[in-house]
Amino acid sequence: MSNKEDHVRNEIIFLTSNVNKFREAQSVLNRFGIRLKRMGMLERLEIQSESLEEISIYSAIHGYQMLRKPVITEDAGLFVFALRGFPGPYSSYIFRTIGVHGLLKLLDDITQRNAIFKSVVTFFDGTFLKTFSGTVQGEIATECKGNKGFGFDPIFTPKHASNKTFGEMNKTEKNKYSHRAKAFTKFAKWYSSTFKIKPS
Ligand code: ITT
Repeated sequence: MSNKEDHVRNEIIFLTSNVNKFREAQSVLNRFGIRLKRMGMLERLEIQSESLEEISIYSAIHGYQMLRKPVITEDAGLFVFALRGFPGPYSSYIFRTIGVHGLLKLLDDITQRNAIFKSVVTFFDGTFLKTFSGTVQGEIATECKGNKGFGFDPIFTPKHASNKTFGEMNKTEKNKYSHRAKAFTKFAKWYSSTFKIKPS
C-alpha cells in the first residue's frame, strides 16, 4: 500500500456513523479531487478518552487493521469555557442524553458563553499516520436557532459570522468557519501534495 497509484485508484474510507460529518468533509475534499467513501463505525472502534487525538488515532489504526485500506477518522467536540471544557470528548454522549436543551440549561444565567469546537482528523494507510486539527471559536447562543446541520449546531455562533448559528447556515457557509473544514483542508493539502493528486 501507500504507493501513489493505490491512492489514486482507491477512495479513502471515512469511518463515521455521522452522515452530516461525511457530507461536510466530502464538500471540502471535492475541491482537491479527493473522494471519500463512508463506512459506519466498526464495532469496538471507539475508546473513551479525554483526548480527541487519542480517540481519533485509535479508531484509525484499528479501522485500518480491520479493512487494510486507507482510512480516515474524525473525533470532534464542543468545549464550553464556563463549564471548564465540558462536554469536550464526551460531546456525543451528552448530546444523546441531556441534548442541546440540557446544555443550554447548564448555562442558565451564565453570561460568559465562549466555546470552541475542535476537530481531529486522522489518516492511516499502513505507512503514513497523520493527524490534523481545526478549531473554531464562538459562543453558545441563549436559545436554539436554525434547523440545519446537526448536533450542537443550533446553539453555536461562530465568531465573525454575523451572529448566525451553525444551525442557520447551509453546508457551504458552515464550511467557511468550521473546525471540521479547517482540519480536512489541512489533510487535503498534505494528501494532495504527498500523493500528487490534481483536482479533477
Ligand atoms: P462518529 O464518531 O461516528 O464519527 P459522532 O456523531 O459520534 O460520529 P463525534 O464523536 O466526532 O461524532 O462528535 C461528538 C458530538 O459532538 C457529535 O455527536 C455532535 O453532537 C457534536 N459535534 C461534533 N461536531 C459538530 C458539529 O460540526 N456541529 C454540531 N455538533 C457537533
